[in-house]
Amino acid sequence: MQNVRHLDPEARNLFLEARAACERPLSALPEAEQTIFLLRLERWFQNLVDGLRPVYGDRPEFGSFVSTLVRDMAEGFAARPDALRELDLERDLTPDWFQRESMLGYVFYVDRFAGTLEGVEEHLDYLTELDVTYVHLMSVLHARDGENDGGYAVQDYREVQPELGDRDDLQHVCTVLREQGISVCVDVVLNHSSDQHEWARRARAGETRYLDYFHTFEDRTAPDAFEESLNEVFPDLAPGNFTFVPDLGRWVWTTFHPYQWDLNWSNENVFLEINRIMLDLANLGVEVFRLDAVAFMWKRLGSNCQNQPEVHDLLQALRACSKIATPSVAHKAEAIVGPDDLVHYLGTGRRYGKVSNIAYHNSLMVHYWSSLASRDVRLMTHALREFPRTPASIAWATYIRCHDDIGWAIDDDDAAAVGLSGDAHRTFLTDYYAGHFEGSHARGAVFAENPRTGDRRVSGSAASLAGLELALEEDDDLLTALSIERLLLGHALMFSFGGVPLVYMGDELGMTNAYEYTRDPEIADDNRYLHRPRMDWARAERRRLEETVEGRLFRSLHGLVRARRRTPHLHAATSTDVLDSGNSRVFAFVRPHPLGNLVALFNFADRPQTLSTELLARRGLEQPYDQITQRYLDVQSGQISLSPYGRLWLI
Ligand code: OTU
Repeated sequence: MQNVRHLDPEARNLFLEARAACERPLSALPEAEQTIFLLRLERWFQNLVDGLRPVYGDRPEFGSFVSTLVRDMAEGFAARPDALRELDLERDLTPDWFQRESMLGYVFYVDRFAGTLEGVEEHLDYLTELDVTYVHLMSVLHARDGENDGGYAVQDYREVQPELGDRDDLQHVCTVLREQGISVCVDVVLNHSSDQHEWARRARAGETRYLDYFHTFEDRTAPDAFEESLNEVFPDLAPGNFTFVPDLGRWVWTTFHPYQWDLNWSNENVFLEINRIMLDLANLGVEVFRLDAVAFMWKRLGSNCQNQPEVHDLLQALRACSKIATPSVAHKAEAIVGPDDLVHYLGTGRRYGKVSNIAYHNSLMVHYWSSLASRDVRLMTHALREFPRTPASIAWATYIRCHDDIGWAIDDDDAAAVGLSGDAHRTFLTDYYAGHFEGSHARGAVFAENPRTGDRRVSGSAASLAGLELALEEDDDLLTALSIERLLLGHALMFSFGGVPLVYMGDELGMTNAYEYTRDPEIADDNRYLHRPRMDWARAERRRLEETVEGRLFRSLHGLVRARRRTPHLHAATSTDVLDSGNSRVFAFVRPHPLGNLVALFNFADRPQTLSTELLARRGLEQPYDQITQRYLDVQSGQISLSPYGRLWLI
């Protein structure tokens, strides 16, 4: 019945073996459902094997590992609720669902937004008011007690954080949101579990099976050798990459905090476990997995142990697993790395388009803040023009702020190409956003200062970094207006660049830094909590009042959402080609679409700017029409003008 001729000979044999292994789990299903599963298995099997083979292929038991994996998928598929199976079919038909111009993401900590999962349902009207189609619920899975890195130290991937509710609540919220056209995204932390996870406990109890789930060392020899080429993610909060665990009498690889134990992905049992966890979460109704800290998943002596090819193979294999068993699920890679490393997470070469569906566009975010500080877009233009091409089937996650700090991932060569020193510019950016630079309106804080490398990152809410905190404090109307425009500039940029725009909770209202975290000893030393506020619902109410900051931001932001929805050129499959606008303060790109070109312009200066209409005429825009304001531009004079921080989406 199945055409397996497109599989290579080894894959063909593995397929026949694996297919036999899923007979039993599938047997309870109607024949049509069995057929669907087997067709998907056949369709994605080569991708699966191509991902697994470079990592595990030389093991004698490789065949039985693949069969076990496929059997697990068949079991997951058999347990899948009908409504989700229907969604799977729908997305087989519309594989571009996450690329559409109607997509809008909203990102929040469940406790900080709504107290509990049930609370999220109570605030559903807020989400629908903004036309949100995707929510990233943070810190949902059961994290360790005490310090837990904001939930990124998971104790049990199958349980919900008790204060938020339970599995039924998660399933319920996923169902309710799905029925409103909102997809739920949840983190699956792939690089590490917490030291309180059952695997870590059993390792400490002496079970060698579980010791092998982690990277452990009897003495410092190997750790010292690795350290020579490793970086430190939290040089001040958690220096070094290894932690001595007395109960084990061994050193454990801990890239992040000492209580976050890196998983050993060279052990295929880790792969099997994570696949089962993903099946379980998908069957509760999670539609997008944010795969956390993926860059670090594979270790290689002599390297910085980031972005190793095995990571891309593993991600391709996990991606294939979802395509086979739970195909409505999309994978979003969280790799906060430079452009040349980043593109591999979307798939290059033999993995083209096969690794993840979505990846964070860290560079776009960094260059937005960089251009804003320097009022000069030349570096941004150069860097984003040089950006490697990406497959048409993927989407960027575009954002100006998230729950993490901002690391100045500015490439030295890019900086040099526009006459800047990378080091000097990064120093300037930290000083500027920490508010130490003469004339800066920003109110951020230095995060993760590394005296050894000189590296410094920045914390702070979008509003405070954009000057709004200072403006409100000084009751300065002009600065308030400019800060609002800066925030809208950023949102207009990320809403049009190509992908799923992610609005970070509070930014739609201009919520400024939350200083109260310093009173909680468990988090007081981590200033990322500056930009992890609690939702202020009284403040949110003020969005209904026209002249308030909240009203101005919320209304304009929603205007951008609607403009995006009526602009088919913004579908993520359409390429984004960065242009030299001829004005060093105006960032420009074109999105060539069968309906005609869309040219987007962004003024990064606090003064009006003009451009020649030539730029538009050359792209067929003789009578440019702005999709945001829904007006024709006046081009009589041969010039287009942009207001301070003005933005235009011209068709
Ligand atoms: C991610 O962060 C999370 O978003 C952080 O909140 C966690 O602390 C961390 O993983 C550990 O789970 O690993 O691949 O600038 O961007 O820590 C990138 C640093 C990560 C963060 C980095 C990031």
